Amino acid sequence: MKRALITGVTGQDGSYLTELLLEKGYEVHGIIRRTTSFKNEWLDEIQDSPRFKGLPFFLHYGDLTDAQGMIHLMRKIKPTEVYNLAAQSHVRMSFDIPEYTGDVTGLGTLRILDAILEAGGETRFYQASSSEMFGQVQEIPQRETTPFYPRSPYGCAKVFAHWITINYREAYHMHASSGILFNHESPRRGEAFVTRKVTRAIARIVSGKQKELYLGNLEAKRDWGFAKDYVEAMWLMLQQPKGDDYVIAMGETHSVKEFLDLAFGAVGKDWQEFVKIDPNNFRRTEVDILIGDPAKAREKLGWKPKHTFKDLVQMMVKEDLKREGLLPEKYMRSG
Ligand code: NAP
Ligand code: F7E
Repeated sequence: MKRALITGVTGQDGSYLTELLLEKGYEVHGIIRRTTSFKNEWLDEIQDSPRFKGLPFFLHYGDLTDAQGMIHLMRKIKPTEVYNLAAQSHVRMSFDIPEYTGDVTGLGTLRILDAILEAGGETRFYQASSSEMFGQVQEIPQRETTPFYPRSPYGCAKVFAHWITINYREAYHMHASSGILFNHESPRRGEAFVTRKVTRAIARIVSGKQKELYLGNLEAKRDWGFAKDYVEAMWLMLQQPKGDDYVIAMGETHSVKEFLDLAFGAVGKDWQEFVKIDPNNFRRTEVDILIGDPAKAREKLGWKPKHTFKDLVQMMVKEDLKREGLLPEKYMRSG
């Protein structure tokens, strides 16, 4: 039986990846922090679901800042595959806590790689690299060969993690891969990211609990896809004969304004009546536009997304209405 260890198991991607690997017959181990909220909505959903009842899913305490702890876990679990999804992943916050972001998001990756080596080095490794590494883009669209120009402490930390993964692949012949994933969202997206902030606010506006929504730069453009489609690509990378790097993206870009149009439009509302601008939501240095070219992943992994951008927006609005106790069919326009 294949045994996977997932760091960041409580996050958006960790939850979908756990489901995918359990469905594929893996024994799944996840690392949670001492400070992780005891009740995690997604993990509870997985553990309570009849689909996953009785399947081998285990949680262990650990932290990416604790090298000895990582070595101990690697020796104890002996995973066949490690998916390193843990990170301080909020770009704007990384300007407030740059050193911490560098420690967890950057050095944390090195600690996991070293722990794998300490435990024998046979484990396959996935690194959650990010389109934020392209930052001030040097080429449109961005591909695996596009030079990096990160624009935040988060982006810089991810560049370190990306290159140390490549270095360990070359220096120690590890089966190590990086997925350069562009923005991917879902109803499980953290509430501080713009898409979920918007869809959650819409549900609260519809239910009468909220009147205004404060945002930042509405001109920024992102290549947004659905997280469940993207975790499939992570797994595919570790099934290849050798480690490599792959861009995972939809290949289209949309502004925050376009997201607002579609999301508010889904409940027949005009976002301009609700959205206000708060300068605190701007970044010191912004990433203006991201658009990825997933050709390599399509050709080598056979990966392609199953959901469109429009599907994603509809799904997020619908789920947030349900969480607010509202009937989507009563409030959502069809199409
Ligand atoms: P997320 O929802 O923010 O989840 C981050 C996870 O990391 C959480 O489980 C969190 O645990 C854990 N974590 C944070 N600090 C940790 C530490 N010191 N030690 C151990 N665990 C720690 O992130 P996501 O959206 O699922 O993204 C997954 C990964 O992909 C991240 O590395 C992110 O940077 C990267 N990425 C994301 C996107 C995207 O669009 N979503 C795109 C490219 C790359 P707690 O629950 O305890 O906080
Ligand atoms: O911002 C603008 C903001 O925070 C998207 C992380 O998963 O994807 C994510 O990083 C855009 C930016 O995501 C608000 O300025 C406007 O231009 O949702 P976000 P992100 O920064 O792209 C990458 C690929 C990752 O790797 C990261 O881990 O939206 N924006 N107004 C706003 N953003 C936020 N958060 N809040 C606002 O009020």
